[in-house]
Amino acid sequence: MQYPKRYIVTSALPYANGPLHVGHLSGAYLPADVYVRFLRLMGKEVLFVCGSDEHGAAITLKAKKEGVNPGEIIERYHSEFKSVFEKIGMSFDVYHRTSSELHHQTSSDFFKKLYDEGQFIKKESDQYFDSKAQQFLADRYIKGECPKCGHSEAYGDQCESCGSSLSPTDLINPISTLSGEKPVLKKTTHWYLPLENHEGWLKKYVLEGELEGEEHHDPSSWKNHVIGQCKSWLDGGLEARAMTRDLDWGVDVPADIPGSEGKKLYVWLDAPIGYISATRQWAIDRAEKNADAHEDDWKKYWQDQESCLIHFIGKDNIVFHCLIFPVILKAHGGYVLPSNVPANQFMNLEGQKISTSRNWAVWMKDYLDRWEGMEDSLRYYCVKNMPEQKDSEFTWKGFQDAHNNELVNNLANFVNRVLVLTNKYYEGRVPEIDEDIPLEGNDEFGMPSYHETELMDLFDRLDAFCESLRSFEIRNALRQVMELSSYGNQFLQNHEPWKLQKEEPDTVKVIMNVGLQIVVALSAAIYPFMPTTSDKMRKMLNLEPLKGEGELLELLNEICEGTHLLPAGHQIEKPSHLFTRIDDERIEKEVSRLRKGSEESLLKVEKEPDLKSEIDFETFGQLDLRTGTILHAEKVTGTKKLLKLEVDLGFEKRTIVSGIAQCHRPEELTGRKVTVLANLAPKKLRGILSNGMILMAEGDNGALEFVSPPEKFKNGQPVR
Ligand code: B3M
Ligand code: ZN
Repeated sequence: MQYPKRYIVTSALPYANGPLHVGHLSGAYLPADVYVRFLRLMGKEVLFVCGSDEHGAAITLKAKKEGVNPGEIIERYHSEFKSVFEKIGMSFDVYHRTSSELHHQTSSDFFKKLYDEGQFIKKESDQYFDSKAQQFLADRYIKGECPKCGHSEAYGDQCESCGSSLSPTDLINPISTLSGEKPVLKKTTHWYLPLENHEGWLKKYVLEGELEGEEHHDPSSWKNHVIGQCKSWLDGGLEARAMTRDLDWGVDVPADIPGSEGKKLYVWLDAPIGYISATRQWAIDRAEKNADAHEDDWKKYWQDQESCLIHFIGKDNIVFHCLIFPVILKAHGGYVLPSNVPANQFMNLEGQKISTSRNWAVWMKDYLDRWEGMEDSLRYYCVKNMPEQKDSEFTWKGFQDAHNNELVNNLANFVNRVLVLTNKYYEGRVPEIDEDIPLEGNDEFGMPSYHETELMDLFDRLDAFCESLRSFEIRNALRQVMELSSYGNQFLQNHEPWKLQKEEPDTVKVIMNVGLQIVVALSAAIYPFMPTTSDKMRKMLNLEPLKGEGELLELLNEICEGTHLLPAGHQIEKPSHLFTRIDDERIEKEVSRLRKGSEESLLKVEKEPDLKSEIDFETFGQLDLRTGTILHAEKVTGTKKLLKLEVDLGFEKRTIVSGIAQCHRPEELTGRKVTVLANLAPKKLRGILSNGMILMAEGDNGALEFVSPPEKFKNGQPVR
């Protein structure tokens, strides 16, 4: 298989509305970083871009909740993301942000071109409006019952319980999360991208890897679950999708478009264009520092058909990257389309879904604070458990086992043995060897010469490893590296150089030489996964740290040519420990911290519906609450909400007007036991004097239920 000329690789832009956790890391960031580091080791031209996604209703919603400006929220998370990514070793060429001037300009120009070329249709539709907050409601601002699974807190765009994607009008009993009121439908105008007009070529592109009659990519290189999701969207038929919103936070619809006032770009239009803005920023920065670089250098990545665009994302973003963004790019014209979208599934944590609201997560920032110096162990475990084909599971015990059994017992042990023996036998100098000495007992490859056996075996292993990475089988590639290390251990075990050193020193030289070549190869192969560990290994070998400038390719060539990776006479350093064991206590602490943190957040959530301010006992005593029975109920004409009730309080009959018409039908109320606040000052409502109040309990969706005393109670009994 040929490598393409150059790559542009992206990781999903994280929403700047909450912290990053290990699920994000292993979903969209680590796989991309591993892949990019690998490409660089192979000497490929690659640019790796990312940035914060700082628009969208989730951010304004969070700001409203905290009573701060959206600007404050994005600033907080953008700087957190930058520091987290740096510490965990993400090797972005640029980390940008969508609130930047450059991005606003780029995405707004993009929109304008699509508009000018008639790619949109303008449509009027009914959308939910909050009359109290006086604004149209973004999908995220509407909650209600999920029509598919009945979950009572589904959002207007998605049910987080069953995962269905929804539209706000699908929700049963919708409620505005801004005011708690029932939203009303109101007319508004937006620009829609008619996805249905693009179905024909999209199908060919996604399902057959064909674009404009030519082969674009190999469709069998796409993951099954990615193709599956696309196929089900395509089979279901695509519909026009609004590309603008009535919001006050986001990229403005260009002012010279009539009707643009108050309209912003849909966040899923602007966010992927963020990849392009980021690349532009990279080019600008480089042109400033570099005489032979140019501001337009971003274009070769995005506009030269020999570039290969790869998006690393989580599965919830598949439709946007495989269908909608390609349509946007193609409609605009002049851009490359994604060659692959190796989306991952989700990572669960200790048997449950990771959840921000329940604080059920291993937060990246916390991990980095508490496990300083152990970034590579997390990278290792998160690759090992990457949800490549199906959902996976993070457990602290699993993390400990992977670290202790694989990194300490296998990798660190092998490296240490080779380096200790080399220091012991040859004072740390790589020995000169006679390549024709056969290594007995190596039944697997009982071949005559050192080069033909050991080194070619090493070559084959590395070659298979490269093939795995090239085809996005990242877990497999890691397994192959660790197998090479196990093989090294086994090799030492089989040949037992410590027993031969006295009698057959020349054979031992060959054995140790093989060991050293394997350690060098490991220091390169491990680099995409654990860059710091690679640096440490190379320091012990007295080799330069890898820079990602074709070193693995060079190493493969050297092996083929029979050049030793460490020449005879090369002086190595004394070994130090690569990893130390993690004890049970430390792991138990993490597990209990996780459980405690989650319990505390649940308590907080329950308390959160801010309690009214405290009253004393006497104030409460002033309420005269009584049992009663509804004798008769009827609608108050001209209103939707009000019922006029006749209530028997035993000592007298009362007329009470109550706002329960949307939850209860008058004909069903006669005879209903109720609790009444009997000494409330009378008030005129729609011309009717209401004398008292019926107590109602409010359910999840704003549904109102009577607080009823038992049937056997007489009317007029006190309630306290
Ligand atoms: N911010 C959604 C997410 O974090 C979104 C990705 C944008 S990629 C252009 O899941
Ligand atoms: Zn649901």
